Amino acid sequence: MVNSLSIILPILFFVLAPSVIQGQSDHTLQLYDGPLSSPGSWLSVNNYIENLQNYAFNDLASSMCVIRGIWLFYENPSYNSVFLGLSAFYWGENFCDDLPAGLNNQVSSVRYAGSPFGFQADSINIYQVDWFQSYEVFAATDSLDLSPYYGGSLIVTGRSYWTLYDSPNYQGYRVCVSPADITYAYPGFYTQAAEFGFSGRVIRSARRGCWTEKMFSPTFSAQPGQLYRRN
Ligand SMILES: [Ca+2]
Repeated sequence: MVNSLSIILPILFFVLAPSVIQGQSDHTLQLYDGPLSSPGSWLSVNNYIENLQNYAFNDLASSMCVIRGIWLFYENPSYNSVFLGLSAFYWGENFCDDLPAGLNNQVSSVRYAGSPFGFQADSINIYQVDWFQSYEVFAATDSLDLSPYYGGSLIVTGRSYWTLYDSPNYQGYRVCVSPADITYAYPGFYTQAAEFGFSGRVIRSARRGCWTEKMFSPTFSAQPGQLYRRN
């Protein structure tokens, strides 16, 4: 019993770490009821919020400030895992913006990407569905055996290359992915599996470093202080 627990617990922690961290993360977002010209009531967010209804802020936000970090916005609760919908992302420090039509008064869940301890630290976030929707797995260290449910989109943070494999134990088909700028730690946003050569595949293991010549970089470099959303 002790042996099996000692194996299970680190795996659970590895998968759940970003969502269960208590208190302050390195990521801070403020949501405002009104536009920036007349913001009204507001909500400060440091962590994942699966349903803004729990904070009486569902479908209310019309503008926001990213104080710091990498933030993901979803039209539906649970990060669009039950019903797919509009999603968007924004990263940087001290940027404020009105939400565009489509997201204005529509945001129902928010979460950050990257390490809870530093938004420009090395990590990968792997999402089940394109545009960072639905369930995710977070890794900051080499990961031998990931669940076979992930590979729809990807965010690479920090200054490291990562190699992704379609089989456990660093076997099988593999690609190398990079952040958008490895010198300045601009995060790399891969909105669809095709952008990192994984269409029709799942990611079963990942490790730091570039262990193949098949390399992918983000198709666009997402600038800080700009909202990107699915057209
Ligand atoms: Ca909504």
